[in-house]
Amino acid sequence: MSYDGRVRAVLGIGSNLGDRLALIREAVAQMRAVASVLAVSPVYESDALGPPQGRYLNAAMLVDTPMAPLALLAAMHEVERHLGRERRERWGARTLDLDVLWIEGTSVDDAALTVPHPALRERAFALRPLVDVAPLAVDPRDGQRLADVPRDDASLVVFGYA
Ligand code: A4P
Ligand code: MG
Repeated sequence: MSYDGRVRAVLGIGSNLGDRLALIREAVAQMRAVASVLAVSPVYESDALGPPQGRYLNAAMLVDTPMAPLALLAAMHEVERHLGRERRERWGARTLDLDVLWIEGTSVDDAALTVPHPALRERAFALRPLVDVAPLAVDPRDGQRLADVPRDDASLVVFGYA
């Protein structure tokens, strides 16, 4: 958490069902009601990781909020619910998935929340948009700059803008 008690965080957005770009835009709009959205990345398309399913769109937004991390997660779940996400199989297709990818200066190890997101470093579809909106972000656990983590940008194509 930053010195002023506010939380700066990068949230990942994913969608592979329905009108994916409209859902991502709507998720950003709804998050603006609960946090200051400082930046939004381009929207990238990539093959699904996990069980066979449609291609995903992913983006990230940098937010600034007075909410504690678990309150922020609860607000994100509320947006997912509004936008019709059905929780079925793990890693399965979803209209909208919101993840906390990174929080400035803080790691979280809670039963309900792990930050940085455990798979962040292995997933170009999360890492690339994070670096777009927070190019100087470092991993709070080891100080590594996330822009320097190798990633497979060739797996991504720019699909549009939120
Ligand atoms: N949770 C713990 N840490 C976090 C965090 N940092 N951010 C808990 C958000 N949630 C976190 O999540 C299950 C529980 O994780 C939550 O209740 C929360 O308390 P979920 O969103 O209900 O389940 P999920 O998303 O199906 O599972 P999981 O393991 O989070 O899946 P992922 O890692 O999100 O992967 N391929 C492409 N190309 N693009 C994608 O975006 N996404 C997935 C889903 C698979 N393949 C993909 C993509
Ligand atoms: Mg998730």
